Amino acid sequence: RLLRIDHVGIAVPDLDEAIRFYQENLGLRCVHQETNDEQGVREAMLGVGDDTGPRIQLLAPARPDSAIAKFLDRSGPGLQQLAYTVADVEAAADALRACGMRLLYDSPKRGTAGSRINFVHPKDAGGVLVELVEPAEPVHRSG
Ligand code: V0V
Repeated sequence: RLLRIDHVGIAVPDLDEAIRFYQENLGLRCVHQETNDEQGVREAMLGVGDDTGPRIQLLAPARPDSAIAKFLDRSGPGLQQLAYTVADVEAAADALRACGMRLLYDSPKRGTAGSRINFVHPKDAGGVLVELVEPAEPVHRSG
């Protein structure tokens, strides 16, 4: 039910500065940027190489009471989440609930580029905040 790694999310204090760092020093390319008010983040998606594989998502706080602001306060900048692509976020969430994991939302929320997302609590996944992403475009299972 987890099809591939969708992206790895990194908390950063300043989005523009981080994009510059990744572009100039690591040669990644910014392929998408948006503000998600519900999540309280400004985010950028960066493609690696030919951009056919998993992306890097830079996450900066849009509000002081947001999840990313809290993460930066507690842990500082760094890896915040690991996101998997799924074909059906509700089915994937149900399957993980059936294994005893706590999902953060009863029903999916809106994620980047019109995707539908949910999260497993990091305490139920070995200390990793696991995100499930159902992209807006239907997923090709073999691709
Ligand atoms: C907290 N903890 C983490 C963690 N955040 N562990 C690993 N990775 C993280 N990112 C640990 C923390 O050190 C504490 O451990 C414990 O969890 C605290 O749990 P809590 O009190 O229940 O929760 P909070 O208030 O620390 O919040 C953590 C959660 C929160 C995961 C519940 O960050 C959240 O709701 N995240 C989901 C939404 C989100 O992350 N949005 C931003 C990305 P000790 O000290 O007790 O051992 S938005 C996004 O990804 C989008 C739009 C997209 O991909 O499209």
